[in-house]
Amino acid sequence: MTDQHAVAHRICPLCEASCGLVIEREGQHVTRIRGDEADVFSAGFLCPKAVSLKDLHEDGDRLRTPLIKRDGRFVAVSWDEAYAEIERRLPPIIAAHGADAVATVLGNPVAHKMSLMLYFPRLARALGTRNMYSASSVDQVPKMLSVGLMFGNWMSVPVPDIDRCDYLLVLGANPMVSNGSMWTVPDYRGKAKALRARGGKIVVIDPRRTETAQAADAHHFIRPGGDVFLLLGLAHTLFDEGLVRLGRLAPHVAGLDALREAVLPYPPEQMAARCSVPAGVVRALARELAGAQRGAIYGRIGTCTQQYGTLASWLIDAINVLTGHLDAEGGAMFPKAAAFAANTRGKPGAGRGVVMGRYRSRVAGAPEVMGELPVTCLAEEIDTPGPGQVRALIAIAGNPVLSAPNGARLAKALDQLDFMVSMDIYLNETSRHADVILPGVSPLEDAHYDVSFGQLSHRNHARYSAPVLARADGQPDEWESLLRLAAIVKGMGRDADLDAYDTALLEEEVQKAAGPATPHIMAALAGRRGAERMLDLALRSGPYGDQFGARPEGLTLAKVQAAPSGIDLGPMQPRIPEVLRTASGKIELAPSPLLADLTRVADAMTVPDQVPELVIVGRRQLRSNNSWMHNLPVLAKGAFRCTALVHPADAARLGLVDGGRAQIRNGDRMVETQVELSEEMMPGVVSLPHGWGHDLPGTQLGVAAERPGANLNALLDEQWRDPLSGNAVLSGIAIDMRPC
Ligand SMILES: Nc1nc2c(c(=O)[nH]1)N[C@H]1C(S)=C(S)[C@@H](COP(=O)(O)OP(=O)(O)OC[C@H]3O[C@@H](n4cnc5c(=O)[nH]c(N)nc54)[C@H](O)[C@@H]3O)O[C@H]1N2
Ligand SMILES: Nc1nc2c(c(=O)[nH]1)N[C@H]1C(S)=C(S)[C@@H](COP(=O)(O)OP(=O)(O)OC[C@H]3O[C@@H](n4cnc5c(=O)[nH]c(N)nc54)[C@H](O)[C@@H]3O)O[C@H]1N2
Ligand code: SF4
Ligand SMILES: [Mo]
Repeated sequence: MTDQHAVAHRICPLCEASCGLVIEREGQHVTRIRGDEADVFSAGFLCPKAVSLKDLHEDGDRLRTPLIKRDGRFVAVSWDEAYAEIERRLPPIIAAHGADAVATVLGNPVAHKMSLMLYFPRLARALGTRNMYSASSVDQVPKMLSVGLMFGNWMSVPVPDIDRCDYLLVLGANPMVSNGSMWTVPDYRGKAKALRARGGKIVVIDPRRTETAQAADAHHFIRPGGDVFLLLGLAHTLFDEGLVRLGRLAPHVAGLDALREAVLPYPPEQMAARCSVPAGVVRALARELAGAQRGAIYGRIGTCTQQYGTLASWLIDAINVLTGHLDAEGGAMFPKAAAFAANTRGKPGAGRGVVMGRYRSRVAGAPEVMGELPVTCLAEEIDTPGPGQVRALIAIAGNPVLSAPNGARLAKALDQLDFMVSMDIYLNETSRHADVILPGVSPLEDAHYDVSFGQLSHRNHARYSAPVLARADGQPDEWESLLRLAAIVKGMGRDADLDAYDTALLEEEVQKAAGPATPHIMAALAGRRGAERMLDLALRSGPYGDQFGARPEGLTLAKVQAAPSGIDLGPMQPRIPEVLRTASGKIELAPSPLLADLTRVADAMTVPDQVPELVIVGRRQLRSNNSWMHNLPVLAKGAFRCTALVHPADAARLGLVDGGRAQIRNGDRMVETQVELSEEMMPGVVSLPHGWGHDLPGTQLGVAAERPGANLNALLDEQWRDPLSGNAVLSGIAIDMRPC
């Protein structure tokens, strides 16, 4: 790369909207970042976070060399020294204590990095441990489990077809700020505006009158954790008032009678008190949704991170089915990704479904889901002695000390480990506990393709980004680091021939999938290596692919590379029954684990309702991203944002004043925070953003430490989970608040 002015394209990795950006540079210096108006998917949209990619790249605190902790202090070392230390310390632990003695924990940015997404499974296979944890279990496991049970694949998540939708009911999501989640939808604001301009309607159910609610036609408060009661009332109404219309799905649905029976005991009139949504409103919502030509109901974080997260996630899609909106234009539809989607592989229309609970966590007995255990179990698996205890940890792009409940216990536990490796771009609240830190790659220095988000996109497309800037000398790509770790674990040593290992692993996979065609396919891929080779394979063998010559007009990586603003693959199309991978080949409307879980609701209905005086929920902010973007001055500037929003009536009762300090307590857990009075809040509910609390020692986050903020998760209990999915309960926790 020369010193000349150049223009590059990059998919933004900072949230699920995955906007296409144009990045201008002079030599290795980024001069400008703007939205790519020609992008076939995002059409020029971007948010204030996009420009921070430059600041992130240039951040002096961002790690650029490996670090080893010696006598309690980190020292910079070469890559070979770092790998040598891992080779010296990790394999003996496995040899002495077995595979399960090593745990892995992944964070959210893994989903935004092609290298990490595609090569972590290689490391996981080499390790063979059952102790796999990730941020999914403080996030979306309930949704993945419910769609897995209903449609047969964890990633078969229906997403609103917003461009053609006329009625959208949103629960527990704030896409105006989050820019969408489990729903890749750049420029939600513009699309919502267009929906309303064509006479459509948006209704939001949230304990805060959020930015999304303010841009909607109607908003209703809901008691945190109350969604299951509201949704049961809604489903009940559909049956009760004869509003069920399966339409063309009728022959593909199993369990309709079981669902009817299951929701029968829950008329909205009996549910209203439990969710604080009046029965009349619920009945009206049911009629509106059922009456909409093209409508959808969508729920996100607020509906997942609560004790009935899986039930709520299930009922949302069940209601889409009952109202005829699933898999219908303008409703909730299944994307068809160009690459990596399991629901485009194998025999269409049937499969083996999903299984869960094949094993359980050692201490709490939490069931495995998707091959993972709840991240809220990680601390106890480390600090509880006994056979099977976790003694080593590999943490990749995650910061669970801040992002998971009761990080204080986890922090202590991490210090008890025999060995810890972090792959991270910062020395932060979690990586400070590591013995070796391997720096991740700046997003401007690696190639990218959205492995996950193509499977969640409101419109089908294929887009690839080449590295914008050259990688620093000696810095491996993240897939190389992961494969190097796998080689070390496998006893091949840190000097193993990575390319040979990589090719052998790929060949084995191709052999399994394509049998006799293997040599032909491997030859066609020969010019590429690593993650890009896997991508070429996935595109070419995918639903739009060239099938290695059989469909010459089809996609290849070369074709996608030749279109820097992406290739549009059209709006979502109906995919039922082809998308289904359930054993029955049908949509399972009433999977038995969910019916069984409903007994918790039935039990709850038999005891008197206890409404805590004050509960706390989380909130996301435009200039922030979970815990790790508080070190960038361009985002951190301006008014302090880690404030507790309190309704004025609550504030008056509690003696709290706007701008004042308050203590928030949950039993003996306590944080101190700044108060902001807000009419947006439902009375009795306080909102505090998560990901703050940068006042822990031993980090290297100069800017973030100046205004550390309060850690919401320090108040939460790591044992509170949705028992079915193992997902953490982050919403609706009873608190006390008083001025300090
Ligand atoms: N109370 C409460 N808690 C929550 C939530 C909530 O709503 N309320 N939300 C939850 C949700 S949805 C999520 S997804 C989790 C997130 O949980 P985590 O993923 O654990 O937290 P992040 O803050 O996203 O941390 C990302 C880490 O990746 C590092 N990183 C960033 N980019 C790269 C890279 O390119 N390579 C490498 N190797 N490392 C990188 C960062 O430095 C940081 O350490 O938090 C959850 N926690
Ligand atoms: N700017 C920015 N964007 C982000 C992130 C970020 O940190 N900052 N994080 C990214 C990540 S990792 C994710 S997973 C997505 C999440 O994307 P969203 O789910 O859209 O994000 P939130 O803003 O957390 O929205 C959750 C909403 O649920 C409400 N809520 C809380 N409890 C309940 C409840 O019991 N019932 C109902 N109905 N509502 C409830 C909250 O008030 C909040 O408005 O955002 C992503 N995008
Ligand atoms: S909305 Fe998300 S993907 Fe788009 S520019 Fe902002 S952070 Fe990046
Ligand atoms: Mo998330």
